[in-house]
Amino acid sequence: MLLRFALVCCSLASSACLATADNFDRRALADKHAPAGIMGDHLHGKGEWMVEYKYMNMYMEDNRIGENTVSDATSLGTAVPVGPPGPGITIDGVTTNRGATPTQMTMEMHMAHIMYGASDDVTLYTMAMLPSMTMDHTRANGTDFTTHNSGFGDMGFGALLRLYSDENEDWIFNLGCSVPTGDIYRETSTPTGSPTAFPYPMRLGSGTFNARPGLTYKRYSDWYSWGAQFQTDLPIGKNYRGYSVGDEFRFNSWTSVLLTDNISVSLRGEHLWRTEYDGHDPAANGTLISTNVEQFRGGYWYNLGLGAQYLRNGHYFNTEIVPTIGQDLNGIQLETDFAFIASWSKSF
Ligand SMILES: [Cu+2]
Repeated sequence: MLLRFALVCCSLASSACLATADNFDRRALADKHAPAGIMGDHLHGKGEWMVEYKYMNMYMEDNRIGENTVSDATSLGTAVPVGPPGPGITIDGVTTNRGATPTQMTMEMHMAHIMYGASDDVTLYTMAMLPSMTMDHTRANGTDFTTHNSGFGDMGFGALLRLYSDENEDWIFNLGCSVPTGDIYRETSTPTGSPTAFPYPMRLGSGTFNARPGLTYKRYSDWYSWGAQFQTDLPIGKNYRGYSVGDEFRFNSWTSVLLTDNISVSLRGEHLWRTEYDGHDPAANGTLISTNVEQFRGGYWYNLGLGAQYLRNGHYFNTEIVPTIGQDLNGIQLETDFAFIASWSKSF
């Protein structure tokens, strides 16, 4: 950074230095990408490729009704083992958890992301996902069980379009979508002894084509940058099982501060809204467990992202810890505690 100050001062003092100062690319320092939890925030020059591997793990524990955490006994409607079926819990006229209640879940995701600068104003990208979900439960009869599902998720595609840029700022439109490559119907015999479909949050994809338009604004100052992004994920129609996942809307804003040209730290705030599912998969028995209830998928989450970025010899490392500090959940759902995100990327 000191070198840059020197170049700027130098260029002011002497026009001989101007060429060097003009060659300096502010968008090539440690804060060149938004924090790890953000996608679609930057463009690549014509002919430039970027490959990225991103890992994410999200941890959920305990059930929540609205903004209040509830005990497993409340979730099951009984403190003493009975049944199944147990009494369950009735919220908004829907009785659920008569068979079991989820108690905790981890959602792990491996992502391979490729970007290509088709022109200086259009960057194409594709993203492959490998989700891996593990959920622990307690039955109404007091016993526990764990289910697990993993595999190929929905593929993302899109084009990032430069709407406007000047020396310090970028406006980027994300013309994105996803295709239903993730398997949405798989069975497990763990909970009942006979094959039963995985409940909604344990499924690998949405089963629908989704539109994912988004808009990003980014601004660079000398030693920091900031940005804001509105990003959506909108299923189109219903999948072959007769339902569609909720609409998702995310509003993010962040600031990244350069400690040196190669190291930055970031702070991010994320508002996340999800609507309930539409339709119904006949294999999803909502009376047995809340993860099968379409109305109990929506809500609002507020996440904080504490990140660090490191750039070395063209290798870019981007990490973030994302605690959920506020959530208001429809019906009864597992509450999110935090997520961890780490990525490596390289442009060439
Ligand atoms: Cu990129």
